[in-house]
Amino acid sequence: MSTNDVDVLVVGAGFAGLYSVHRAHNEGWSVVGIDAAPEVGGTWYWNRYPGARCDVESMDYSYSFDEELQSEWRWSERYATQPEILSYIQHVADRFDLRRHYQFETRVTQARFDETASRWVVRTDTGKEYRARFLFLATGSLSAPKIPDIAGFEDFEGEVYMTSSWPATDPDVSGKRVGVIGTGSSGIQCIPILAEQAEQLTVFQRSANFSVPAFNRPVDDDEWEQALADYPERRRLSWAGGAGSPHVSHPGDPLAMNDEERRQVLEEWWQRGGVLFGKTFANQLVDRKINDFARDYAVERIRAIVQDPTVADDLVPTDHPIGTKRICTDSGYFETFNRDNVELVNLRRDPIEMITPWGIQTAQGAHKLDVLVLATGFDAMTGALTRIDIEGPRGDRIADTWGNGPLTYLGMGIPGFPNMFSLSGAGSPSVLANMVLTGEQQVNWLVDLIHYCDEHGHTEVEARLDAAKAWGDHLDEVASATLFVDANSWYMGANIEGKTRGFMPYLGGFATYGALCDEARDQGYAGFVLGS
Ligand code: N01
Repeated sequence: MSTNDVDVLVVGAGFAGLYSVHRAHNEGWSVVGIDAAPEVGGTWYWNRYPGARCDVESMDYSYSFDEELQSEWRWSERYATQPEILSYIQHVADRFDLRRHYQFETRVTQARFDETASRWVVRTDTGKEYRARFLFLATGSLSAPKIPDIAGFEDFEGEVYMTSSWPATDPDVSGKRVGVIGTGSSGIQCIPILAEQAEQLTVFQRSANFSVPAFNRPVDDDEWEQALADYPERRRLSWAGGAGSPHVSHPGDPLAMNDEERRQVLEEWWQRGGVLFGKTFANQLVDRKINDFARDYAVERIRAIVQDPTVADDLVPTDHPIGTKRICTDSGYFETFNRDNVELVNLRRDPIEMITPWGIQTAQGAHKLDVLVLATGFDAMTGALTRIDIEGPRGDRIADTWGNGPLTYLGMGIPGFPNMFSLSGAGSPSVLANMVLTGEQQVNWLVDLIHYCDEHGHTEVEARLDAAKAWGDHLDEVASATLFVDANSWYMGANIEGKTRGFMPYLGGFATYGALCDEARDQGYAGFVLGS
C-alpha cells in the first residue's frame, strides 16, 4: 500500500472541489484531489440524462475568480446544457492544470484522524492510502442517489437507467415502451425528450411539482458583448444578493396591489423563467397569502396547457406552497401530456404494487415496459458524507454525529472532526444559492483559516460544539419563519425514509451568510477550538 502525505486532500472534482485544489496549489500547499468519476465535473459528470440543463443562468453559474476565464468562455445559451457545463469545467481543469492533482476512478471509503501527527488518514477503494493535514469534503449535496425500495425491482428484465448516473452513450429508446418514476427537476427535464424518442412513455408520478418554463434561448453576439460589459455589476449584485445571482423580487407589496397590478407582476416574473418565478414577491416564501397569488397563477398556467382536465388535475401540486420544493425549470413539460404516446399514472390514486419482469403493476393496471428510468432523487446534503466511514480522534463517527440531522458550524466545521470541512453542503446556503459562488466563498474563507492556524502555530482546528449548536438553532429559527418547513422536501430530509426531519440548508441568504463567516474570522475564529 503506497502512502501520500499532503497538506490538503480534497474529495470531489465538482465546482467546489476544483476550486479547492486550485487555491490550495496556489498557496504553495501540497494537494491531492480524489473523485469516483473518471473525469472532472462532479454533478455535471454524472447527471447527463437527456435534457439536463442548469436552472441558474450560465453567466452566473460560472467561476468569478478569474477575469480572463470569465471573459474567454462564451456561453451559447441562457441556460447551459449539461454537455456545455461539463465542457466548461473541463476547460477550467485544463486552463489551471488541475487534473494532475487528481486521482480519478477512486472512491474515498474511510477517514481516521491520527492525533499523534494531526493528520487524516484517508483510505480508498483502490487500496491507496493518503495522509493529509486538512480534509475538504466537496462531495456534493446531490450526489448520493436514492434507489427506491420497490418490491420486484431486481426482477425487471428490461433496461434500467438512473438520471443520476446516465450512460455516457445515450441509450436508444426509439420504438420502446419507457416508464419514468419521479417527477422532480430531473424527471421533468428528461420526460419531454424521452416522449419524443420513445414509442410509449408512462410517467409514474407520486407528487406533482411546480414547473416554470425556462424560456431558454441562444445568446447572440450582441447580447454577449453587452453581457460582458455588464459582468462586473452582475457579479457585484450576485455577491450582495440573497441567492448568489443578480435577480431581485418586485419591490411592491402584493397585498396593496389590485388583481390586475398583481397579475402584471406575476406575468413579468413568469416570463423571466424557471426558479426566478419563485422570487416574484419578496415575502412569497414567508406569507401564505402572497404565496397563494403565485401558486394560483402557476396552476392557471398548467390548466391552460394541459388539454385533458383530469390529467391537469393530477399535474397540479396540492401538497406544498409554491417554491418550498425547488421549482422545476422545464422546456415543454406540461405540453408533453397532450401527446398521444404519453400516459400519466397518479401513484397517489393508483400506487405501484410491484415491479415485475415485464414492467410495473399498479393497483389499477399493468404497464408493460422495455425501459425503466429512475429519476428518484438523492439522499440529499448528508448522504455523500455519511456514506464515508469517518471517525474523529475521540471516536465520533459522522454517521452518528449527523444521525439526527447535520450538525455544523457555519456549514463547514463539524464538532468532533478537527481539520475537516464540508463544502457547499448542509448548514450553508449551498443548494439555495449559486453553488459556484458558494464554493468560492467557502474555499477562500477556509484558506484564510488555514493561514491563520499556520501563523499562530495551531496544528488543529475544530468546530466547538456550542458554536455548532448555536448555528443549528439559528438555522432552525430562520427556516421556521418561512413556509419551507411546510413541504415534505429533500431540503427537510423528508424524501428518505427514517431520515430525521429538519431544514438542512441555510435560509438566511448568501450575502448574509458571507458576512457572518467574515465576522467569525474577524473575531479570531472564536467558534473553533484552535490547538496543537
Ligand atoms: O430529485 P427529487 P431530482 N415511488 O427528489 C419520486 C437539483 N436538480 O433528481 O416527491 C415513486 O426532486 C419523488 O416523489 P415524492 C434540484 O435542486 C437541478 O429530480 O417523494 N416516486 C419525486 O417526484 C432538484 O430539486 C436541476 O413523492 C418516487 C422524484 O422521485 C434536485 O436536484 C436538474 C419514489 C425525485 O425528485 C433533485 O432533483 C435536476 C418511489 N419509491 C436536479 N421515490 C436543474 O438545474 C422517489 N420518487 C434544472
